[in-house]
Amino acid sequence: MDVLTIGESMVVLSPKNPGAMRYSTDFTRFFAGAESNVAIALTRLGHSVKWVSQVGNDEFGTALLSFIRGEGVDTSLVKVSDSGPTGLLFKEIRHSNDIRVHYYRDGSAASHMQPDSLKEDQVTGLKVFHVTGITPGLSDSAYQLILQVLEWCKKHAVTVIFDPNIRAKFLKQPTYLEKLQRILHYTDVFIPNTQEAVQLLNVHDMKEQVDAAFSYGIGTVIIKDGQTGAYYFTDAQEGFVPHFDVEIVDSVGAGDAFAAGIISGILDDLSWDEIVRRANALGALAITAVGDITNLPNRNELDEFMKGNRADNV
Ligand code: KDG
Repeated sequence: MDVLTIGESMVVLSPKNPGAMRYSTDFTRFFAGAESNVAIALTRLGHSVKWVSQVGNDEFGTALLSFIRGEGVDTSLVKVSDSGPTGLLFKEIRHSNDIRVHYYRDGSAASHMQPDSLKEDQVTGLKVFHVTGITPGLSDSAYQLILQVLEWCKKHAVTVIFDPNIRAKFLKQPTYLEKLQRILHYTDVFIPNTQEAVQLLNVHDMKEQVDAAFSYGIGTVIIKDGQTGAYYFTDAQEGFVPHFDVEIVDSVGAGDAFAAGIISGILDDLSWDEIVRRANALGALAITAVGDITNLPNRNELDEFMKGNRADNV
């Protein structure tokens, strides 16, 4: 197995027509979840990925699990649990620049994940552990599970990629940012956006942010600026890779696609410039359709897009 990721996935209901959702009577169903989005993106590119989670013992849980399994992700450790329902979110698209997400996930099955949801031997032999700031926000037990896995990753030299994915709702928890800062101690590759870099590193200047990140022992910092591209920094090199210009249909999911590009590039042993370029390409493709994973490419589609050819002409 190349990659492990742990997180909650949810059923998404999105009104068929844009505008205030109070008037919506017709919805389309999608599935979402930052970590399963990354898993699906990587699977489409031919990598092997295990997604660990809990879904409710309900119709939505059954649908979600068969969907993610159908995408080729290893779901063998996902538990169907009576501890709570499958999480739900509504994606209200007022217009393409005003997308509002409404969560119904408190007490969900995934929030009841426990530190013993995984065993140490399920981490040995992995190449990458992808962690977001969402799972630690679900509950204390989910956070303890993440800390346990991070300890095992350190012990077994598994590369840890940390995408903070900060959700405004979790910032209401008084110790939320401290929890994420603790994860920085275990991180090899840190991929915040510009705002998250400030929130977690407490300085505004990018060079100071990079120094602060290095002082946690982080090897590579990649800072996403959705408007322009992404900056990368290691102790030996740094650079900027401009974004791909596409028409934005639904920007949700761009960060997950970007994370998948970083992981895929690392697994393929590319240079940092090529890794970030792949990540930018995946992020761009993700926002060209409604739904987090709808337009994620396979290898051929990705290559053609990066060469400047339209994916639908491949
Ligand atoms: O990153 C896209 C996610 O926002 C979406 O899929 C839902 O995981 C999700 C979350 O917690 O917001």
